[in-house]
Amino acid sequence: MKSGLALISLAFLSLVPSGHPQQTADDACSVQILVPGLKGDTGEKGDKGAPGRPGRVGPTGEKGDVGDKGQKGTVGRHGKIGPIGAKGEKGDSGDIGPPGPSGEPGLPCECSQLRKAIGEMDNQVSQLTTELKFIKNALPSPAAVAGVRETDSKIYLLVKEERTYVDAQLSCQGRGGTLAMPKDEATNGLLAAYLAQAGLARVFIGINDLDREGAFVYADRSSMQTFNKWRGGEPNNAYDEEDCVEMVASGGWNDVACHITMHFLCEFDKEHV
Ligand code: GN1
Ligand code: CA
Ligand code: CA
Repeated sequence: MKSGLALISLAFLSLVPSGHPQQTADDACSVQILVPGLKGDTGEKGDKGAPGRPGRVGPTGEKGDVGDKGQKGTVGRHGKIGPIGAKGEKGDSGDIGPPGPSGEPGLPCECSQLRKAIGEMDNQVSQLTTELKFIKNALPSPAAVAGVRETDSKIYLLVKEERTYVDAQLSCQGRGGTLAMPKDEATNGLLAAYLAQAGLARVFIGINDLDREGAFVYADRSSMQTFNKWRGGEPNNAYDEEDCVEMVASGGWNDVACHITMHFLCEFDKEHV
């Protein structure tokens, strides 16, 4: 530091302006020696320096002891809605509710006329009920029959199935009836028209002389009365084997062999269908 000061003094000398009169050529060659002054008084305490740089990271410390249990946290957020649960059991029935308000008053009516109409409808209902009951019991299938005919007390059914006399009778009995037993002209005419309408030439009816040759009886074993409809020359017991009876389309009767097969007419008592 001291040598630095000396150098500064030399430079200072060379720069002194030449206009000063007391300086001579000798002055230019003289060397002024500058010496340090006396140590000054202790200066005032400086300001606090800036914070130093952070030190190096120290080594990892030992694992500390387990701390005390923390305080209970606050209630968490609401969780997501869970899946739909299984259907519960049916609950008990509720109590019976109170009765409703009364309805509007009805219109005045002609009661006698209404009673009469109701009576007629009752009759029709019971008649239809009887017929329906019969149809349900008697008809095997709509294709097997050609409708029915009826009188006041009987229902007749033409069965379009080929059967021997005995099988035909069994079939009618299985339906709740018997082979048809025409016992008067009106009934015989009704059955003849039935056959003709169905386009049939002959059908078994419920008359036979199976028990005693020549003694014709109805299928229910009731005896023949005055009425009969034998064709001319019948019954002739042809070939000595004709013990059963057919009705032909004209309504006439003829005795035939019982083992041949043909369609047949059943009869049903309206009281028993
Ligand atoms: C028939 O066709 P024939 O003659 O063999 C009938 C008889 C009648 C007769 C009347 C099975 O006999 O019952 O009495 O015609 N036999 C059959 O002529 O129909
Ligand atoms: Ca006979
Ligand atoms: Ca005959």
